[in-house]
Amino acid sequence: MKRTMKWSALTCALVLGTSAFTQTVDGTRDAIYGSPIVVQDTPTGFGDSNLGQVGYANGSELDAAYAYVDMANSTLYLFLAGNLESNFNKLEIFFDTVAGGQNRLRGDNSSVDFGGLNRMGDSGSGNGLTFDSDFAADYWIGITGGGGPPYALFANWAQLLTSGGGPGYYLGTTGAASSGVLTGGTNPDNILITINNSNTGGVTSSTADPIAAAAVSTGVELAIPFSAIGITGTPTIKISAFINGGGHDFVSNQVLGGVGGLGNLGEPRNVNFANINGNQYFTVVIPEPASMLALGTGLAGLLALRRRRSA
Ligand SMILES: [Ca+2]
Ligand SMILES: [Ca+2]
Ligand SMILES: [Ca+2]
Repeated sequence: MKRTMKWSALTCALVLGTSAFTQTVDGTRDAIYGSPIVVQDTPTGFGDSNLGQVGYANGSELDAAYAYVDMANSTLYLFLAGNLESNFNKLEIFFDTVAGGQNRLRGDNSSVDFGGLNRMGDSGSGNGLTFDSDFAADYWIGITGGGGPPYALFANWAQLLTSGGGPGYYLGTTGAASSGVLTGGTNPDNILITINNSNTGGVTSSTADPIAAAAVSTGVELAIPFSAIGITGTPTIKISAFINGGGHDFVSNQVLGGVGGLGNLGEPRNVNFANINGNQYFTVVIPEPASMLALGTGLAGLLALRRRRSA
């Protein structure tokens, strides 16, 4: 009996300690994300949404990027504050997580998303979207939404091998401000994705106030198990994210890192981030591991309980 009570206290302390530091995938930024990794520096050339709805938005912007690495659960949580217009504009997210990959997008990657990934790649003439020189993409997640009502989000995934021909999947669909569970597709690693499109602040069509951009608390939220993006051991994770046209065919000026006030970039195959000042990617810093913070809280709670029990 006494042993049972002891274990109950232990379990309780650990659960309390963990829950205080666990975010909820719902499209709203959680405190655990902390400060933004990068903040938008460019007014949006893709419309400034003023609808204020969790699903539908009439503009696209990427205000800031946040991430948190849960080493204990081998999961990358990524939060991109802003809006994705519900006209099936695309949010393209490229991950550089392992050696090799594609600095310039090839044209023979997976035909996933109706050929949308390859629409950005080499058409055969040696073009293809090119990243900064120290970024070679290994994985891609593409997100889009609209239709209905109700609004629906759709997501795709692909692996970009150095020599092309990697796998790709339609991950599935979900609603706005959902738990991120995707249905109807192939999602072996159980990536979670959802959106809350209600932001009406952040950058505008003519201004990019960093304080306003960093204040945006809604957007696209993902929970990505390490296995889905090739991470083993202690990861170094670089991410390039940008808004693209509905056919993956017209790159906006909403890129993270920002493009320094440029207009929309246009034809993806001619985009070369190496020719744009600064990094058009951001690096996820492994923080004080949140799991250690949670463990610390759990242990503190346990010690408090022990003190109370021995008092
Ligand atoms: Ca959240
Ligand atoms: Ca790589
Ligand atoms: Ca650059």
